[in-house]
Amino acid sequence: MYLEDRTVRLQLWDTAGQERFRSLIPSYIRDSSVAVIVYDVASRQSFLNTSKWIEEVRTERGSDVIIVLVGNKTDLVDKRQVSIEEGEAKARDLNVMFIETSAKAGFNIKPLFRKIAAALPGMETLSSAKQEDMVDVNLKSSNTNASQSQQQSGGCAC
Ligand SMILES: Nc1nc2c(ncn2[C@@H]2O[C@H](COP(=O)(O)OP(=O)(O)OP(=O)(O)O)[C@@H](O)[C@H]2O)c(=O)[nH]1
Ligand SMILES: [Mg+2]
Repeated sequence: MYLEDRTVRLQLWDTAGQERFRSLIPSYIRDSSVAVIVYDVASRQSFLNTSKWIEEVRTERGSDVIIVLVGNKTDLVDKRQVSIEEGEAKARDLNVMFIETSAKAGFNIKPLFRKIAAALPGMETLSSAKQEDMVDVNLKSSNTNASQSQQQSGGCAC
């Protein structure tokens, strides 16, 4: 994917959630820089289960990992059991990132991956404010009086 002026290549590993594959998951976690933990906003149980998965990732990787909690299926408006506020609060408490998505409706999928890419080590120079929107203001002045008189006369103190 392209992120501002950079190309970021993400390698995605999709683990299976069923219990019989559970023993394979720690090895996926160990080799990953990011863990995306998805629950169904229409299933409170799936939301509760995310605590255990976040814990498992922390056990394997400590703080050396980016964790994103994702509330999926926002298209199921009438069946929603978990509010966005609850999702955000849990993410804040557990110090992980958060986003709601709908894979079905294609809502917030790109932003999810952009969020992940921007959080990767080495992407620190990217910021929400784009470089071209920033103005470099240099207020350095060795002579205060001179700069004041220049300002009063409309001159430049640079
Ligand atoms: N309404 C709705 N259904 C979805 C959405 N995303 C996935 N589903 C459905 O939810 C069910 C489970 O989706 P999966 O992608 O198999 O979920 P999973 O977590 O990968 O499941 P495992 O691979 O078995 O761990 C499927 O029937 C999907 O079609 C969504 O955003 N909205
Ligand atoms: Mg799956």
